[in-house]
Amino acid sequence: MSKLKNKWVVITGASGGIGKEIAWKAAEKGANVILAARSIDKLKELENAITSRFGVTASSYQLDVSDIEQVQQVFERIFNETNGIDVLVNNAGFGIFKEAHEVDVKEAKAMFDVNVMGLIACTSAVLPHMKARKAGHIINIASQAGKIATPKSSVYSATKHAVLGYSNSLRMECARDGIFVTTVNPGPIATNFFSIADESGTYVKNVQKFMLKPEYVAEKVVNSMLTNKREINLPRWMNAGSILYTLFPRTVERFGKHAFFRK
Ligand code: NJP
Repeated sequence: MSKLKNKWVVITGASGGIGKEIAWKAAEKGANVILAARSIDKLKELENAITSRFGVTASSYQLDVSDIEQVQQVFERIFNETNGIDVLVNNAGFGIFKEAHEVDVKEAKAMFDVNVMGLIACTSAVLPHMKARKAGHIINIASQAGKIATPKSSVYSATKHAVLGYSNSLRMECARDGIFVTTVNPGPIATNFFSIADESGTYVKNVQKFMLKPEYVAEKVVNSMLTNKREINLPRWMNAGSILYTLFPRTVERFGKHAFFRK
């Protein structure tokens, strides 16, 4: 029987992209899914499709994760609906690929508010309950950009470095209570992410052949649920690049210069 049968899985940013695929695949394995995002109509549509296809419970919550009070209220409602959250997938996020001097400080703050503070707020909402139950799994969608920072993504990279720093500490703290913390570091994935991140379309054109399918990333994430997986790094060759960067940063920056600027 699937580990996820009758478990409660909350996914932020479930209205599209990998969040939507994660919700679908978790429900396919028997999980009850709580869908959260700002676009309530898209969530309702997914909720209906999931309940009629898999017969599990699915619910939708309109949530802007950058609104910390709203996060607290919505998670209270989620706790009232469920008998405890088993898995939280902090997936909501966005990026704007611009050089540092082109980024408006308000855009930078918005990225931090969603990618970092939103993720921390959702995590803080579930932690006391998971600690009391001595069980649970927090999955944080970070990025290869959290491991290796490249031009035109200074702020986005900084947010994902922050996610990894937060998660690495959290993992050690949570281990005492039997709570798992997994970080997911994908390379480019074919989702709507790039309609905001890459308005010019140049980056998408350059990396088209390396793009991961959202279904593939979601499958890896769902397979890791309720297992003590530290990190998911995709694709492997890109992860090899970030390991090399950790070991030889100056050399990678020197030889990778032209490739990195092709964004
Ligand atoms: O992007 P997209 P992905 N509050 O745009 C939601 C990371 N990642 O699936 O609120 C709540 O299709 C938004 O919903 P809505 C990336 O950083 C991606 O690719 O209705 N939700 C939508 O459901 C992010 O953390 C790539 O507009 C908010 C979802 O987030 C995660 O993967 C590579 C929100 C975004 O769906 C999912 O991105 C990588 C808010 N304030 C990491 N703002 C990649 N695609 O290449 C947005 O390494 N959402």
